[in-house]
Amino acid sequence: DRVPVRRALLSVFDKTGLIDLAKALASHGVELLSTGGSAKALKDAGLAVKDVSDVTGFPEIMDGRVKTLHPAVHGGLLAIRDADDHVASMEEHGIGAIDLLVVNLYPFAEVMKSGADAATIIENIDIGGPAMLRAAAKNHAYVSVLTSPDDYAGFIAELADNDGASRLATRQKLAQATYARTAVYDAGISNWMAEQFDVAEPANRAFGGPLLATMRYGENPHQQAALYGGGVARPGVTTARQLQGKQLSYNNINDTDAAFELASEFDADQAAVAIIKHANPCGVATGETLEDAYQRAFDCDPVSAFGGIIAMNRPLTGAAAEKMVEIFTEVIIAPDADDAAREVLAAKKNLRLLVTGAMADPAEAGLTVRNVAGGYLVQGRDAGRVTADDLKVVTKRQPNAQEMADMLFAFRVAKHVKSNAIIYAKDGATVGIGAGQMSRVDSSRIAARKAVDAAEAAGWDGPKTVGSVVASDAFFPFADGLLSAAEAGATAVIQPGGSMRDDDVIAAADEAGLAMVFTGMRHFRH
Ligand code: 93A
Repeated sequence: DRVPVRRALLSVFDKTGLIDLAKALASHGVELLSTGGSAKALKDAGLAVKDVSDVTGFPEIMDGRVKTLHPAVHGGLLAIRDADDHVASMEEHGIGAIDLLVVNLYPFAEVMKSGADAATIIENIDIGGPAMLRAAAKNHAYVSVLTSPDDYAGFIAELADNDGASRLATRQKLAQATYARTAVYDAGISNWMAEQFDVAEPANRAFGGPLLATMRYGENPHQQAALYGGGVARPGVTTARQLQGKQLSYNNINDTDAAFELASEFDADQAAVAIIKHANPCGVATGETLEDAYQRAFDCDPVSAFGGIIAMNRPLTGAAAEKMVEIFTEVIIAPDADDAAREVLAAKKNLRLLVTGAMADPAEAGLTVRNVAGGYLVQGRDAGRVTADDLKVVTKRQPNAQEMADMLFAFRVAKHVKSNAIIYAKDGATVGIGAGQMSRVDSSRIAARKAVDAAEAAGWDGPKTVGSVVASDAFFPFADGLLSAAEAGATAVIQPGGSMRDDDVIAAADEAGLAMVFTGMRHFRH
């Protein structure tokens, strides 16, 4: 399974490590072929190199758009070395075998993210590179292929250990990694074009992005895990800068994402804080200041907030940080953190602090992907946002202005709570959240119960559900869920409507003296 490496083609955009690799190859007597810029770098280092244009007998044309796309290159990469007809073709056309391909591609993704104009981005779509990579990887029975400077040292060691030959197992691994790279590269181009040309449909979209990190384990210690980029940049956990604390775990990343997406729902004219546990909020609040919003978010469910993840929609201040460090928190994510906040948090070595530079746009189109056995389920991100204009009052009683504001707040939170979601809110803060129950009445009861617990813990006169509003992510199928909300003291209800029994539910609301609005939009989150 060993194949001696006699002839190598080097064509790299990123010249890191190129000279050392070429010197090592030369020391094993490998003949070096190379393209324009790479050849120049090698010659400047005093290495003997043959220009690909001398191999093809054809100059690089069209500003380099066509330089390696030639049978002398692709025949050399693809020929089956022990097939008589392939060997005959090589002889007939003067094609020499290429045993090693070293290519890294035009940096499409980096140029795209740098905000370059479309023409520049398009010019950075590498055509010849992926063509050669795919050819070499297909023919891994004979050819080795290196796609990144990270691969060089291992390959040099391989040659040293095997008298200048490569092993099949190594070539197989390199081939597999190569197709991962070309797939991610093309997915990046397709996703950029989808954004550029306003393609919103999940059909014809490509998935896969660069590997960003590997975690020590997954959801549980016996599971392996890694984090991949999704091609398009969205402020959040994948793009954030971590200022302190150990590496984020799989669960941290999942929860931090949920927290930041929720905090991003709220405009910066008011401070907003979300505390997340197991991807569900245990408290969300708006306020004049971050410390006020945090305190009220915390008060919703102080027991669950322990070990949670905190996200906010404004740069973290020292005063808010002081409050947050009073209990153990896993992660804080914010658009930024001022010097005072950084100093306060620095004392908490285990706390991870992430800054994103910006909030995510809740209305931005995008895709969500989840896996099912044997495949993926893909849909547009839930970018739906109900505003006051969308609401239809269906009860005799009209909601007052405070109820209206709280209902919109609660419904915005409901979008980020696992179904069945029931959210009680008062004065811009959640006061009871019921998540993830199979029955809506159970979620309703749990949310009310949480408010009673919180009141007991804080020594309040009674639960804050009294005089609150209640939001439901989907319609109340029966009046029972609604009546349990009325029992808890809610005075107004926001829900999508659309049940067969809406009339019964409306009648029950009227009977209980509730105000109720229909949104016409639901926010399932399963
Ligand atoms: O413009 S291309 O798509 N056309 C080609 O024929 C071609 N061959 C290699 N780009 C092509 N390449 C790429 O050029 C390689 O993938 C590599 O990124 C780069 C190396 O060019 P140079 O050696 O001139 O710096």
